[in-house]
Amino acid sequence: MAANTPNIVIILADDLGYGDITCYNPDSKIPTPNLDRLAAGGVRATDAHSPAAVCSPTRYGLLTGRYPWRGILKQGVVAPWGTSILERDRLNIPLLLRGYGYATGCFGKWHLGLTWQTKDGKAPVPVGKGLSNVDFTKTIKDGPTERGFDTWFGVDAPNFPPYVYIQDDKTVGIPDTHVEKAFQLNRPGPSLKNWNLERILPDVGRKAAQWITDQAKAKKPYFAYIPLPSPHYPIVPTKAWQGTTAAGAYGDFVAQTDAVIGEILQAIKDSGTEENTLVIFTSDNGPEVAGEVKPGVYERIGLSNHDSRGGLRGVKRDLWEGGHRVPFIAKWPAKLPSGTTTAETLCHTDIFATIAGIVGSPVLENAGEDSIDMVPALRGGAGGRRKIPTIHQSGDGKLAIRDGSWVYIDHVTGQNNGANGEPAALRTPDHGQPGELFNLSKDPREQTNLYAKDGGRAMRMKAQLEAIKTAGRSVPAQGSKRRDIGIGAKPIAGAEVIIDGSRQMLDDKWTYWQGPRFRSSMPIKWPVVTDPVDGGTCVKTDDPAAAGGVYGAADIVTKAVYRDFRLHIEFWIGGPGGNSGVYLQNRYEIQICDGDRTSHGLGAVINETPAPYHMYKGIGKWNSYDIVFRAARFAGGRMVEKPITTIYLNGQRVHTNVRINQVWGGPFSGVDGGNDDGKGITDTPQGLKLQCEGHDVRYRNAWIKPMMLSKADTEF
Ligand SMILES: [Ca+2]
Ligand SMILES: [Ca+2]
Repeated sequence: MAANTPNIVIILADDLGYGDITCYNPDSKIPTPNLDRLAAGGVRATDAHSPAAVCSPTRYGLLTGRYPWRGILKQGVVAPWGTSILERDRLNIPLLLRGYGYATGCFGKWHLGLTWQTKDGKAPVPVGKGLSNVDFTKTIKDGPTERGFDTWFGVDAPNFPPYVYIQDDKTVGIPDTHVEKAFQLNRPGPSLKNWNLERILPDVGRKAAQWITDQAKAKKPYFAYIPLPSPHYPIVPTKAWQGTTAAGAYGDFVAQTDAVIGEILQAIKDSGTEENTLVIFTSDNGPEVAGEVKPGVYERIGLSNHDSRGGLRGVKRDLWEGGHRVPFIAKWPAKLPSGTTTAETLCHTDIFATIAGIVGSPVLENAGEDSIDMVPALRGGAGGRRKIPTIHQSGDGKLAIRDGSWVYIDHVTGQNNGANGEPAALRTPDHGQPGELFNLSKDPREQTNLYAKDGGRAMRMKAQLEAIKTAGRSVPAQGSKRRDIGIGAKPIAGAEVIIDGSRQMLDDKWTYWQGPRFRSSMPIKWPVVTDPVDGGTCVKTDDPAAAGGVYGAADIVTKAVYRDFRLHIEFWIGGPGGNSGVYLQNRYEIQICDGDRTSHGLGAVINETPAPYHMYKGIGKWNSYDIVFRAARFAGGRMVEKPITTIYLNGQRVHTNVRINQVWGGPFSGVDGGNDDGKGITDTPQGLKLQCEGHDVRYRNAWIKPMMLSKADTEF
C-alpha cells in the first residue's frame, strides 16, 4: 500500500495583502508575473483565510491544523526571544510527512518561538543597552529542527534581534555588535557586524531553491516550508528593484518577492519534479498599517492609488476581511485543474488535513482539530464546500465566525489598529455596536452592520462560536479506518499470536536469549501480571537477574526465527526511563524508553532516524508498534541490500522504508555481536527479542506474520 507522496512546497508571504498581486487585483500597481503564472497553472482561491490576522498564530494554525487560540498564545505574536508556542508533542505537517519518508526543510522566518541558551542561566534579556546574555556559541532549542524539520535556514523574525542567520540550530556567526532601535528595526539587540537586511529575502530564496534541487536529485519526496520574510518590514528591496514599481518601496519589495518566488518555482521545474509537486502560495495575514511601514496601506491608496486590501475592509490585525482574507494559489499539475478559481471558503488550518489526505494518513485525536481536506474544493464541482464554520482571530485575540456568506464579529468593532487603523473617512455610521454582522454575498466590503437589525442571527452565530471554542475541535477526529494497526489490532491472516498475556504462551513461544551477558536461567522469570489499564493480564519485563539494569542478562527471544515479517506489539511503561525495547531479528532495537527523544529514543529506528516521540502516549498508557521489516539480502556471502523497515506508532506512520546501516547495539546486543566489532550484519534469521533491564515495562497483544518481501519495500 504505497502512499501517494508528491513533493509539497508551501510558500508563505508575510503581510502580503489580498490586493497586492495582479491576478487578485487587476488595478494593482505591482507587477507579479510569477505568481500570476502560478495561478494560471493552478487553482486560485478567492475566499481563503489565514487563521489569524497576525504572524505567529497563523504559522501555528498552518502547521498544526488547529486554531491558534486553542494553544498557549491567546493574542499578539511571540515576542523577541520568546519561547515556542508549537507544542513538542503535537503532530504537525513536517512530523507527519517525515513519517512518510519525506525530507523536510524550513526556509525563512520562523516566529513560533525558540529557546535561547544563556550565559547566566536566566531568561534572555529582551531589551536594553548592550548585548544580550544569550550564549550564541550554544545550540538553539525548540526551533524547526526540533519540530520536524531536517533543516532550517533563515531568521526568527527580520525585525527582531538577534540580527543574524540561523542554520539548523546555530547562528551563522556570533552577533557581537549592539544595534539600537531604528526605523525598520523596532527592537534593539545583538547583531552580526555589517548585517545586511537586504540580503535576507534573496538568500532565503536561494537556499530554498538549492535545497529543492538537492532533494530532487536524492530521489526523496520533499516538503519545503518557505515562510518568506517579505513584504513584512524592514521594507528593503535590493538596489536592482528600487524604483521599479509605481507603488513605492513597498511595491518594489513585493515585486522582488514575486521574483524570488519565481526562482523557487524555476528550481522545481528545473529539477524535473514540477508535475508531481503541490505548490501552495499564500500570505499569513493582511497588509501592514502600523508605524514601521510608511507609507502604510491607507496612505498608499492616496499616494499611489494602490490598494493592498483589494477593496476589502480592514488590514493586518483586524477582524474585517482585509485582516485575514489572503491570496491562496495551489498548483499541482498531476492532480489539480489549471487556470481555475474556487470561491469556497478555505482556511490555512485546512492544509494539515489536505496533506494528511494526500499521503493517506488518518487524522487522529489531538491533531488537526480544525482542519478539513481542501482538495475537493480545489478540484471544483460538488462536494467541495467547507461544511463547518471558519473562525478568524484578530491581533488582540478577539474572534469572529464565518458561516456561508455570513460573518459575525464578536467584538465591538472589527478594528484592532487603534490610531493607525481605519481612517475616519472610511468609517461606517454604525461603528461601535456590541458586535458586527455582515452578509458578505451582498456586502463584501462590510459596510452595513446588520447586528441591530438581525440580532437573532448574531446571537445564533455567537452561540455557534462558543460551542466550537468549548468542543476543543471543530471537526471530529477522522480516525484510522484500519483495524489492523494501533491499539487492539487483531491478528491479520497468517499471523501468529506470540503474547496473549498468558503464562503458557510465554513459556511455549519464548526463551531467554543466551548472549554474552546472560545471567538468568530457564524457565522464564518474567511474571504475568494484571493489565493496569484494561484488566486482564500482560507480561512484565521483570527478572531478578537484570535488577539494576544489567544489559542482556534476561532478555527473551521467540523460539521461532524470522527473516521478513510484520509485527504488532503493545507496550506500557510504568515509570520514567523504563528501558526496554523490541529487537527486530534480534539485532535492531526499536526503543521502549520513556523520556528519550534522541535518535536512540522511543520509536526511533535506532541511530538512523529521530525519535517520533510526539506519537508516544506517555507513562501508564498502552502504546503500539506496527512494523514491517525486511531483512538484509546477501549474494555470494556479501550483503547486497541493507535491512529496511516501516513503522507505525499508535496508529500513525512514523517511518517509511528506513534503511538500517549496521547493528548499533555493540558486541553484547544481538546475534551479530561478534562480527565486525558488533556492527556487522549476517545472513542468519533470528527471533524477535524483548529487552529486560529491571524496569516495569509490560507487553500484551503481540502477533507476528512471517513474510517474503521480494522487493525492497516495506510500506503497508
Ligand atoms: Ca505577518
Ligand atoms: Ca532499550
